[in-house]
Amino acid sequence: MSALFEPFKLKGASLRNRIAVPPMCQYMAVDGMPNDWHHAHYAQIARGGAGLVIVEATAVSPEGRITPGCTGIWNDGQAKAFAPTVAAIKAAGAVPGIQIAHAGRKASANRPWEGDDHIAEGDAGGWQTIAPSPIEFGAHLPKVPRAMTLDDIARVREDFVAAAKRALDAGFEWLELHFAHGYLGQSFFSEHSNQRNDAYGGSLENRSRFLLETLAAVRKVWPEHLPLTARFGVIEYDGRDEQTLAESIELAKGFKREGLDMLSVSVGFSTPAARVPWAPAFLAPIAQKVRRAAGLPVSSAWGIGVPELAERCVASEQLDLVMVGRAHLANPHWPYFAAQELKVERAAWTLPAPYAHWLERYKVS
Ligand code: FNR
Ligand code: 536
Repeated sequence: MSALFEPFKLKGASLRNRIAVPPMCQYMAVDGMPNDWHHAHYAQIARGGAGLVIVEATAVSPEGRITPGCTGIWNDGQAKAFAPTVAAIKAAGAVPGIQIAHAGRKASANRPWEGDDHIAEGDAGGWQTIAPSPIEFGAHLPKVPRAMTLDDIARVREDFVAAAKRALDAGFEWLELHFAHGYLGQSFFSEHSNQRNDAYGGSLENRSRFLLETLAAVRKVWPEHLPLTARFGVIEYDGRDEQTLAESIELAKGFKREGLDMLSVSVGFSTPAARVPWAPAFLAPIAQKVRRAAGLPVSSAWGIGVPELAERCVASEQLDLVMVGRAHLANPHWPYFAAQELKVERAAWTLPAPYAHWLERYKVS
């Protein structure tokens, strides 16, 4: 039997297997509006057989977008435009999720294939970035952000709450808070970006405050029976990993107390000086540490695109869910081919009948 193809239940969400498509920005929106590209992309990927499809980092406010091409959910028109995509994901048998996000000091950037750097000062397409402290990320992202006032902090927290309500209205059944990758949430936690000397900076408790308050506020409006998860970088690979990981585990325990259902374990990406030890599934043992220490179900990504490896991550109880990102871009039917490779009986069951019937009968491979 395959562990990867065991169903998974979290609160009221029932996943047909342990494969999740992680959020992946498409940079194809205009004014935050999802369009035909997003619809076709998510419908196709959901038909591939994953249990969960999480829609890309979607900004809670215009200034929270990474690039001008990022999707947003700061108005009702955007929420409405997501509804058919949500329905298509469900019709394909996957649980529809969305990641809501604020890019903080990494906002106002060009699309990856148009430079990946900050939009030049004075260019009308760019905007003022905000962050806990006026400290730039550096390297390709040199803009110095404006330090957030307490009013800014309260406003962004409420932007997350409003976004969560709209995500629910659009029909999403799984909500992820983007607190990773050096964006706003992560930047409150990391001393690389947070040098505040008020209640939101300094001690571990203070650096955790924005994340925990935002989670608590969102939990109040996101139904108890639907999963609420967060993506967070538990490690920076900046030479202080033991301390960062210990602090991250404390944060994860706090997340659990505030009602988080699962943690998506990732890398902090808070400094360009990081030396990430890229290797297949390199983060899975770290995710397992967090899973055991915090008592939270975990998912993780990064280089788990080989079926045998994905199977091992679940079978060895490192991960509850395996996120398969780029491999899904290369092959939207990745779960079907993974099932074949793992010799899962009736592999075609991972596909909806109009595909499964024919593939099963003629055994294409
Ligand atoms: C990403 N990633 C990402 N992560 C996230 O939390 N929110 C996002 O919107 C995005 N956007 C995004 C776009 C693209 C094009 C890529 C390739 C990646 C990271 C992604 O979710 C995943 O963690 C990585 O791709 C690593 O997993 P794989 O690709 O090795 O399976
Ligand atoms: C992965 N990415 C994450 C994104 C957008 C693009 C790339 C996100 O979380 N919205 C990544 C982040 C940092 C460094 C390398 C790769």
